Amino acid sequence: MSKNTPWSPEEFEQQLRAKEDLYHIHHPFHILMHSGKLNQKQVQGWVANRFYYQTAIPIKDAAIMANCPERDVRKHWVQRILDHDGHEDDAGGIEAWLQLGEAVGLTREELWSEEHVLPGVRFAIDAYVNFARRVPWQEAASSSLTEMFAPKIHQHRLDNWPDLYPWIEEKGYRYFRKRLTEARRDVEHGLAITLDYYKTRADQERALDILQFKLDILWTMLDAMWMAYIEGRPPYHMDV
Ligand code: AHQ
Repeated sequence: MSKNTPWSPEEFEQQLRAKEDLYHIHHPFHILMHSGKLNQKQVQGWVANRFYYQTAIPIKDAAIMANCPERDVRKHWVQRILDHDGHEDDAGGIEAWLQLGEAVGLTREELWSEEHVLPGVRFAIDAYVNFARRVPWQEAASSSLTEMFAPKIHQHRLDNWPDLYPWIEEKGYRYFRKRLTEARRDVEHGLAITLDYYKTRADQERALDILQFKLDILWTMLDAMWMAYIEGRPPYHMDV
């Protein structure tokens, strides 16, 4: 096969999934977290910073929908917004994350205030939203495929945290349980769009670059948290 021959859908998916080695589950911050080595302040810092990510997701998904002329795609993609913002009897993922905040000893007001959000975390997340606003909707859809690797990280938390962090209230786990099924459903849709959209080998390589960009966003968020909460070196103007 020459370097210009497009990959088959199976090979293309394999190339995408091969980036799992670069997923933020392997970041030193998550390794400390999954081995029970974080104290309450460090867990709180992660929850408060990740809340900014959670509130950005529906805005990112609305940007994708605003750029997407295809009704059949929008009628599925809209579910992602409902899953986070809530609808009918589902209070939504943002509410579940607020309960995670309370479960680790933060207040809802603290989370909404964004007072704990580190500049590096904000910049990485804002880069994700702005990327989704300006690129073709199919490329923005592809960037969500880091969630191919997310069920494992949610399961890790559900399996390990109750023993590692017995001080976290049970209600804090609702979010991770919720995402186990939602992430798998979202990946199925995002992968179908991706495997269909990128036709030439160069296009497919671009899809890998887009996935790498999103992996970099997730990694960079944790780099900022490492400096602030593990090294104890928050940005000069912030107390943590
Ligand atoms: O809770 C997460 C979530 O709702 C989403 C949406 C998706 C996207 O559209 O980019 N990505 C994502 C992720 C969530 N949780 C992260 C985690 O580590 O808990 C993983 C993250 C992702 O893999 O992109």
